[in-house]
Amino acid sequence: MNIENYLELSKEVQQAKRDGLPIVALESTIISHGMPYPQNVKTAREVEQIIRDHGAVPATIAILNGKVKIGLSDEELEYLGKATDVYKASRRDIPYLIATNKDGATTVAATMICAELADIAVFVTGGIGGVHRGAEQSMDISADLEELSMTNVAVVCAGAKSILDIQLTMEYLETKGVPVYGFQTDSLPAFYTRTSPFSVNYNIQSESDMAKALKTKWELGLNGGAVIANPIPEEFAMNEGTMNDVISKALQEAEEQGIKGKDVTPFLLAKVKELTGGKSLDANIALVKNNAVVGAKIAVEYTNIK
Ligand code: PSU
Ligand code: MN
Repeated sequence: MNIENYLELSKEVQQAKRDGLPIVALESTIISHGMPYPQNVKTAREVEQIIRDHGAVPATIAILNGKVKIGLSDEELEYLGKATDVYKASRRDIPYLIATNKDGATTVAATMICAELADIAVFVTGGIGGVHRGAEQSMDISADLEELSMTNVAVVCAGAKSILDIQLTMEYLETKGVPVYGFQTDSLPAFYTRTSPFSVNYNIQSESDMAKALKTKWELGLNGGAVIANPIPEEFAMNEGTMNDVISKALQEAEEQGIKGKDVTPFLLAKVKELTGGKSLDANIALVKNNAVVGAKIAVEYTNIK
């Protein structure tokens, strides 16, 4: 069977492909497991519009009705935002879900795989998975990191969340040869905050230089993705001390309740939201939108040199 038989592109994405327009991939776990309804669906739609407003075409990705969907309708976004039985789909889950006609919302890892299948080079999200705190015991390391080491898609995000062990996440990425580019920053952003105690590998000042770095990597046959770390806008950034306290509490509750495996990240995100009285959700929404602006511009520049 031809790989194309597994893919279903939306009309908008098909047209973009015919016209050679820049396309930006978007994940769907952030909709189904990362944010509550209805903010999740509203944000997903707004993010898509921001990408259009900056000259690119959005392609939100999910596994639906036995297909890899590249570009979702409004109804499909609404469904993913509301449904409570949609699987969180990472690399390991894709074949089973397709083969059994079950619906899955794609994580960063799975979205990268699907984007590459559809020949989309730039992907915008909020935060990537990483090495969890205590991973030396739990071995909880997100499949997102392995995917970044082998799949040729650049991921625009707001850095690594401090629910993770940021230092170990950076070490892992270094071992796997994944470049971490800061967009106009020397410090690795930590999702809710603009800075962290860690440095990015390189501070890249413009979208066109970012596009050139990506192009060069792949033309040299250096397979794998890149992390493009874009700090949260100043006005939405949260206090580092407060966030550290909140995250410690959330981690402690996860431990007490025995949360394991794929449930860890969604549990922590929901807990952090609860403990910040919803402020972390506002920050999350703002940073994804900000990433959409930068990602669309990088996709435009990338297409220009293609
Ligand atoms: N970080 C967020 N929001 C999210 C996720 C991460 O701020 O929604 C999701 C992404 O889909 C990411 C996944 O790929 O969680 C990582 O899950 P895990 O740690 O189980 O690999
Ligand atoms: Mn995990």
